[in-house]
Amino acid sequence: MKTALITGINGQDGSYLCEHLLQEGYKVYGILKRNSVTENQTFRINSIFDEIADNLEYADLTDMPSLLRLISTIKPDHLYNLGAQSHVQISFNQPVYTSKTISEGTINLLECIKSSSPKTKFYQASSSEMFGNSIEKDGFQRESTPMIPVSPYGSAKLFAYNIVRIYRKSYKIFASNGILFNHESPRRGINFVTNKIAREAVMIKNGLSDKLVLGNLQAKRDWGHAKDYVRAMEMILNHKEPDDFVCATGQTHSVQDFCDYVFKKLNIPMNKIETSSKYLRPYELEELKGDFSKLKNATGWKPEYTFHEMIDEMIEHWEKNISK
Ligand code: NAP
Ligand code: G4F
Repeated sequence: MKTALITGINGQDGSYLCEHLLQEGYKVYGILKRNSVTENQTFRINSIFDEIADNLEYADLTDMPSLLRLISTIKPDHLYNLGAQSHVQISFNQPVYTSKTISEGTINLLECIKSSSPKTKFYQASSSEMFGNSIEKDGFQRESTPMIPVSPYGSAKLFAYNIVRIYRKSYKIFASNGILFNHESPRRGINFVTNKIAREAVMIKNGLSDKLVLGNLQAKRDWGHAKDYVRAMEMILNHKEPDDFVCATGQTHSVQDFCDYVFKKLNIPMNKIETSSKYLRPYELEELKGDFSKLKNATGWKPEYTFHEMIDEMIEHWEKNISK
């Protein structure tokens, strides 16, 4: 039985990846960061909790001894590094902590692999935020596009991306970067724009809220479904060579487009949307559209969910939960 260790197992992606790997026959271990409200911490992994309860361990990406203890004992076949302070706007408020979890955290894991489990294959959750406002002439970002980040989060992810490449070349560690564009689901944190829009719209429809307050409506993102993207993560580690791959849908939509679809579907007037400078970033990434042809050619991966199917699932989730 192959073993996998996931940092960030209770996050959006960690929870879907865990379900996917269990279905594929892996024994899955997970790292939990200590939280005072223990009972809330595992809600995304409740449906599989019994299968993995014995394999969950407290550790922290910034706490090297905690990582070394686990990696040297488990010696996992695959290590997926999904843990991070993953909110771009919050990274402007907490730049040091963001950098520590992402940059220092990634070095810590690679050092553990180097010293105590050199056969472990390593997946790094790299991000389209690393590109900043670089766009190729054809409107896409791809692996060769210059990476000039515009946020502390993007900058920390770029450091981690480079350190992965450096450890791969220097120490022959099987370490790959998945450069993932935005991916969403009903499990997305509600302070990310997609789930904020879906949830607030259902609240307005049910008379529980008056308005939706957003920041920049013109920003464009390449939004896919998290379930599709965790399949890509496993394919990247099972590819014959370690490498760096863009994972995206190849389509882009604005925040306004997202709102238009949700509000039209729920028959809510658009004047319920307001804007506030509170949600504007000091430095904004304007537009993302990823070319995933390298990943498709190497592994056969392509997205299964459409943009609208993904939004429909998010709306249905809130309709069920808010009516409860
Ligand atoms: P998420 O829902 O915010 O999950 C992040 C996970 O990291 C949570 O389990 C969190 O635990 C854990 N974590 C935070 N700080 C930690 C620390 N110091 N030590 C150990 N664990 C820590 O993020 P996601 O959307 O699943 O994304 C997964 C990864 O992919 C992240 O690295 C993110 O930056 C990257 N990424 C995401 C996207 C996207 O669109 N979703 C795109 C590209 C890259 P708690 O919940 O207990 O705090
Ligand atoms: O949903 P967002 O906060 O996601 P963002 O900043 O693109 O970051 C996500 O995707 C990255 C991949 O490119 C990941 F690496 C990262 O971990 C995270 O998962 O914001 C999307 C867009 C931004 O342009 C933002 O300015 O929506 C705009 N926006 C407008 N109003 C808002 C709001 N964003 C948030 N969070 N809240 C608003 O009220």
